[in-house]
Parts: sequence; C-alpha cells; structure tokens
Amino acid sequence: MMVLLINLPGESVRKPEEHCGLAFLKAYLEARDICTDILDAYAKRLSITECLSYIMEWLKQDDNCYIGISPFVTSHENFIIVGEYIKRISPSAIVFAGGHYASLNKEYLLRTYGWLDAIIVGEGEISLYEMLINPFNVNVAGVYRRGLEDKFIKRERIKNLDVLPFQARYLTPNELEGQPFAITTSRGCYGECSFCSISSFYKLNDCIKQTFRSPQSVSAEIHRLVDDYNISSLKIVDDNFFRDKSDDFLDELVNELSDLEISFRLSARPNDITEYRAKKLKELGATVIGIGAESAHEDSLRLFNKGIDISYSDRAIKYLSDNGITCLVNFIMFNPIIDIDGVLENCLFVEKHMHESLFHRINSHLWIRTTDPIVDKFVELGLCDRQGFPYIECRYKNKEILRIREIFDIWCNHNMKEYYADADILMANGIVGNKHIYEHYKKMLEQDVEILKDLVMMCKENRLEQDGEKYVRKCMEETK
Ligand code: B12
Ligand code: SF4
Repeated sequence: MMVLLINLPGESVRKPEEHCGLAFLKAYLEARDICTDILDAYAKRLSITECLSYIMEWLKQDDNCYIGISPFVTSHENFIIVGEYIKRISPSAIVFAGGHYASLNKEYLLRTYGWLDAIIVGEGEISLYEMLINPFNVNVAGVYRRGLEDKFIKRERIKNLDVLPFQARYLTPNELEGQPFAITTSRGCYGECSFCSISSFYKLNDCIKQTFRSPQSVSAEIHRLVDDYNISSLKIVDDNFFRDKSDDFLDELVNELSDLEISFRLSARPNDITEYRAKKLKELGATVIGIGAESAHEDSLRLFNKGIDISYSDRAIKYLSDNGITCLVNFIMFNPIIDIDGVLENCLFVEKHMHESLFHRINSHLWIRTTDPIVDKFVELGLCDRQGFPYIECRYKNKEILRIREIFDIWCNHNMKEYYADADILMANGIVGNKHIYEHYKKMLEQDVEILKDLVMMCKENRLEQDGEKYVRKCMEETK
C-alpha cells in the first residue's frame, strides 16, 4: 500500500512552513510500516501543472494507491482540479480529504464531488490508519465514507498527545527558506471566538477543548532536533500555548530546556500573558509571541465572542515588551458591523503599539467561512443570507467602511511584497537584533496608519468618494 498526502498549491508572498498535520500523519503511518509520501506543493511553491505531473509519476509506482488531500478554504478550486484529475487517470485510486476545511464541510463536499471517496473528520491519525487497514467498505469511527454517510460515528480525541510519534520532518531547512521548524505542544483552545474554526473543528471529535503533551515529551523532541539539525529556533504552532490557570507546564519546560539555547515563537490569548509568564517566556527563549487582540472596538470584540476587552492586549504587549519579547498583534481592521469611529479606534491602537510590536498588514478584514459560528450572528443582524461558498457573503452595515477598505486595499496591495519581506524576518526572529529592518518596516506601518486615518477623515468630511482614490494614487506615485 502506498499513501500520498497532498498540501495543495496556493499563492502566497509569505515564506514556506511545514504542514504539521500531514507530518504527524506520515510519522504515525510510517511507525506502522505504511509507506507515506508528502507532496507539499504550497511550501515548495509548485504550480498546479507541476503538482499534477508529480501525481501522475507517483501513481505509476503501485496499483494500491491512497491519496489524501488537505484542502484549505483558499485552495478549494485546486482541490477540485486535483481530485478530478486523480480519479480520471487512476480510477482505482482511493481519494480522501481531511483537515479543518474538509471536516467542517463534509456533507457538502461528498455530495458534490463524485471523485471523493471519504473524509477523515477531525483529528486524523487513528481514523486514517484504521481506514487504511480495513476493507474500504467497512465503517470506521471518524471516517465519513461514501455510501456509509448515515452510519458516521465520531472519533474520540487522542487525550494524551505523548502517545504520538514526533512529527516527520519532510522539508529541509533550505526548503524552509530560513523559517524555523514547527512543533506542537497542545491541540485546540479553550476559547470560543466566533470567527475561528478551532472549537467547531474539535467538536467534530468530542467536547474536549484542548489536549496536551508533557514537557518531557516536548523537550525530547527539541533535543532530537538539535542533535539532527543543530537548530537554534523553533515555531510552536499551538492554537493557544497556555493550558489552564496553572504555570506548571511553562515552568517545567524552562527547566527541561535549560541546557539549550533555542529561540521560540508562539501564540497565546492576551489574557493568558501575565507578568510572571512573560518573565518565564523570556527564560524559555521566546522572541516573538502572537496574541489575538483582534480589535480595539468594543462592539466588534463582543461580536467576535473574544470574552475579553482590549485592556488585556495593552497589558500583554507591555509585559512582553518589558521582557524584550516582540509581540505580534493579530488584528482585524474591518468587519461588517464596525463604524467609522471604530476604525479610528483601531488606527489609534496600532499607532499606540507600533513602536514595540508587529502587525500583519492593517488592511486585514474579517473573512467569514460558511461554517464559522459568527455566521448566525450576521444572519440575526440581517447582514447575511447564507449565500456563498466557501466564504459567505456579508453586507457591511456602513457602506462607507467598505469603500474605505477598497481604497485602502489599493494602497496596501501595491507594496505587499515589500512589507512582508521585512515583516516575515521580524515575525520569525523578533525586533531585537533586527533594528535596521524594523525601522524600515515601521516606516511602512506608520505610512499605512497615516493614510488610513486620512481616509477616515475624508469620510467624516463627506469627500471620500471625490478625493479618496486620487489621494491614494498620489501617495503611490510619491513612494516610487
Ligand atoms: C501553522 C499554520 C499555518 C502555517 C502552515 C500551514 C500548514 N500548511 O499547515 C502557514 C502560516 C503557512 C499557514 C497558512 C495558511 N493557513 Co494556517 N494555520 C496554521 C495553524 C496555526 C497550525 C496548523 C497546525 O500545524 N496544526 C496542528 C496539526 C497537528 O493539526 P492539523 O493541521 O489540523 O492536522 C490534523 C487534522 O486536521 C487532520 N488533517 C489535516 N489535514 C489532513 C489531510 C488528510 C488527508 C487527513 C486524512 C487528515 C488531515 O489530521 C492532522 C493530525 O491530526 C492552524 C491552526 C491549527 N491549530 O490548526 C491554522 C489554520 C490551519 N490555517 C488556516 C488558514 C485559513 C490558512 C491560510 C489559508 C491563510 C491564508 N489566508 O493564506 C493559509 C493556507 C496555507 C496552506 N495551503 O497550507 C485555517 C484553516 C481554516 C480552513 N477551514 O481552511 C486554520 C485552522 C486557522 C484558523 N483557525 O482559521 N497556516
Ligand atoms: S483564542 Fe485564538 S485559537 Fe482560541 S478560539 Fe480564539 S481565535 Fe481561536
């Protein structure tokens, strides 16, 4: 039996990263003697044509082929192209999919695409393995299989992640173009943000919100990475690094890794960053910590079901910066309910923190997937008729916000590559030691804030339509 796992091609100006999900599946299957290849067309920046040629060559190896695809909301079209292609050139191959997008849309996808044989719902390791070792017409927990749809049973989550083998390392440091390896210490998050798929995804298994690895297991994997690759930095890709109110995991991990010098980046909820934890994170070697501030506008935070107000983000940024840790603030500038003063509050928040923090490009807006819990709120507010797939169409309450967004996009898109050329380095390594790059990055961010504030003012003075686009084009001319 041969298994191929595919991360589809997709366009991105960002540097490549490992697909930990596929890397975990490969390690799990190979520990059970099932030969598993990964085609990460996204990370290797392959075109769809190159991806199809690889698949054609791969299929020549064996008749007993299983091909699993990990589609994202953004790769829906390539998912269809690849799936149809495989079934056309090799009708006996079994084609299945897994991950957030496939799991959350399982009924629609299996009903619509005849070439798709099954969807692994939720956490993948055990369900996939059991699907492979059983005859294909047998019902297995966690597998939503064509012909057995009404017999679907949920797969329980793996409660102790220490039982899993360490994820496979299928990309070389060269292929990662300087990005650090990724590692997970937990899966899931106790939060219930209405725009996020994490909690809906793991509910497809059961109601356990977060599962963990022990500090000893995490430390053993990191020591192995140091031995094998001599690494000096790592990215922890947990949804939320912190577990509960206890500091034990962090304290123990710091002890376990005290013989190494590794820099880390990770993500956490703002309310989980305390003064004590910020100090401990510094001891661990943390250089960059992402926090989900999301918005400085109170009504938007309530809509997002964030469960905290913006003061938690202010404090988290302070604690981190007091300890020389760069804070990467995840922020959603525009959303369908925000008003003009809300956008201004957002601008002022960015302005207040841009001297010690990093932001993704601030033209970010809320992307709403059909399966996000927030959709119900928009329907209630009369802003959505549940049209569109995989993203749902939503009307903006205030049409002027949409216009500001469109005009501001023109500005941001003209130098997006330049922005991320700096931002990617800073987001990977932090501001400390990269002052030069940070100064250049900050100039761009300052200019973004200025331009957005000007657009807001034009809107307040009722001259956005007349002057907005002209103004942005002039700014673009001046920066040439
Ligand atoms: C690190 C990360 C990235 C990295 C690496 C991406 C990657 N290829 O994995 C980067 C920065 C490149 C990235 C980019 C994007 N990401 Co991202 N990312 C994450 C993050 C934070 C961690 C992923 C991870 O390693 N998880 C840990 C592993 C163990 O879990 P897993 O990937 O879910 O895999 C398990 C199961 O899902 C399942 N499984 C997954 N795939 C498959 C496939 C098969 C065949 C099977 C059987 C099972 C299976 O089995 C795995 C083991 O149990 C997640 C949040 C999260 N925690 O998942 C978001 C997340 C996966 N990203 C998301 C999005 C939207 C994106 C982008 C589309 C963003 C954008 N607009 O460009 C791109 C798409 C990139 C791409 N095509 O690869 C969404 C996906 C939502 C969706 N419905 O599609 C997530 C869930 C965040 C969120 N809550 O919105 N991302
Ligand atoms: S805190 Fe982050 S990972 Fe947790 S539910 Fe909210 S957005 Fe998702």
